[in-house]
Amino acid sequence: DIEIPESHPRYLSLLTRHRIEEGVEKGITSKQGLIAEGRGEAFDYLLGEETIPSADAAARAAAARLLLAEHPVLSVNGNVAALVPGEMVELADAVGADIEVNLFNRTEERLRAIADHLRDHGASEVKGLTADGRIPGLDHERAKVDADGIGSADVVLVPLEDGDRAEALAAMGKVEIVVDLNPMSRSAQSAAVPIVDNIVRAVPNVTAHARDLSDASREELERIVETFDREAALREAEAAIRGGELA
Ligand code: PTJ
Repeated sequence: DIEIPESHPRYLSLLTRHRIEEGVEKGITSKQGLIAEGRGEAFDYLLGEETIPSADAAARAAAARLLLAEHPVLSVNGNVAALVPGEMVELADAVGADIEVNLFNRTEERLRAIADHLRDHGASEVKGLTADGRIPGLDHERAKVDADGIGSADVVLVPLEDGDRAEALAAMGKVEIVVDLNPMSRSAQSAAVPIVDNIVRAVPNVTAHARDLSDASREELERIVETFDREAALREAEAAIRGGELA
């Protein structure tokens, strides 16, 4: 194990890298996950490695959507499991959501390893292993979901999702909350609520908003959902990354 001094200027980035590396060693994260992490880091560097105001507004809208949902589901892949396993369990508890493992490169082995890892971090039930439901319009392996999980969810949180699946889920009429550091990715573009932030900051932030809103009325939650402007959030994130002035 490595020791990273908290005073190091790139502490969070080094810690995140280390967790992804460990994820690959444990059979949780795919090798492609390393590439995805590198891409994410580059965007995060340009964002100033902080939660920008529009991402915080998106996190609050996400919390409101999850609290209003009949059947919210949080999707977990190999990168999410390595980076924020306990934080995903906390969010699921805070909003009453199911957790489902859903993989881009699906193998039974990795599904099991991730489900075990989430249970080690306090999850009581982990979906995704039954795979008796399908997302229309995707090839066989990538279409697999649990019928009583993502299959019947009305609101899904899909962090670091690939574009095809994000679009197919949106086409099914599901309200999609995406966490992706790239505001130009098809996932962010197809989401009802795109959170352009690092998953390590975004998930605890959504949980904090959900706790803050736990006593809010339906009307108040609906007002938060309605006033959130996804186009503006995407525009602001892209402007922050480009370092230019807002048009
Ligand atoms: O475990 P699996 O098989 O489901 O595979 C997961 C990955 C992430 C490897 C797979 O979905 C994939 O290849 O994704 P992409 O197409 O590389 O997209 C990942 C997106 O997430 C990119 O837009 C990255 O910028 C972004 N990203 C990477 N790391 C983070 C991130 N966004 C938020 N927080 C991060 N830490």
